[in-house]
Amino acid sequence: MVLAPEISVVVPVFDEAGAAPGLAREIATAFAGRSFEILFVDDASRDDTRAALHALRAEIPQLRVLAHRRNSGQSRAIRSGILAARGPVIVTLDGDGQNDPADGPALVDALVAGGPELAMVGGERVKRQDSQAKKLASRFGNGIRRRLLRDTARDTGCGLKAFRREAFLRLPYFDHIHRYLPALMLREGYEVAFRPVHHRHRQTGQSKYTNLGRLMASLSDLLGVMWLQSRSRNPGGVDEL
Ligand SMILES: Nc1nc2c(ncn2[C@@H]2O[C@H](COP(=O)(O)OP(=O)(O)O)[C@@H](O)[C@H]2O)c(=O)[nH]1
Ligand SMILES: [Mg+2]
Repeated sequence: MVLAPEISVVVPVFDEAGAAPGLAREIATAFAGRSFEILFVDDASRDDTRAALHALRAEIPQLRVLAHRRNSGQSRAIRSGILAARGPVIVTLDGDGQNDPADGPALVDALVAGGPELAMVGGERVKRQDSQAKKLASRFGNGIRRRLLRDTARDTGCGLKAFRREAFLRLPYFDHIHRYLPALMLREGYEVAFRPVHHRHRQTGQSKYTNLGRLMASLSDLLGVMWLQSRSRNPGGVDEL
């Protein structure tokens, strides 16, 4: 019988053939000595991402590769990975190599040390390696979101996060939910925490998001999450007598 791993590292990829294999190796190195699996979720890439990852399975036994039949976006890819994951602790990171896998184990350790009330430890990118325009848009978006949702998060766009699978599965799903995990975890009555993480330049491939596209999606998402918050009631715990 194969024991379930303690940690499932979930990586969404779309047209990341240049970055994905190296990233998979870095993840395996970062988590060596721990009980882990790696799930890459290929979102119907048009390049060789899928074949490159499949070929790596001979080298990295912990690697699993899932494939969407149709492109469905980053959030759906993360969700597919989490549904298939066997570990109780999930680590997500971007598939383009901008997050440093070496930061992952510290997030997991902080999550476990926080006890069952702590559902998530999110990374916050220090010295972000992106264009000035993207950094400005991100600062603006994060500021508005934090004020409206009171989710205490300075950088929800950081793809590197550690959280409890069970807590994630309680959340409603919608496209782009990956930016609202702190707000939705708090809504469920959990605690969330954050830790600084490294950020790197994108070395290959192209960004999949534009500032305008992100802004348009954020408007309806913000309203939607505010509605969810306004319709939530919390009993403060449930006692069995
Ligand atoms: N599965 C999936 N992943 C995506 C999609 N768009 C972006 N990603 C992944 O999400 C992560 C962040 O996207 P990226 O384009 O680097 O955004 P940026 O860093 O904000 O410019 C990367 O791992 C991408 O591969 C998508 O449509 N599907
Ligand atoms: Mg990126």
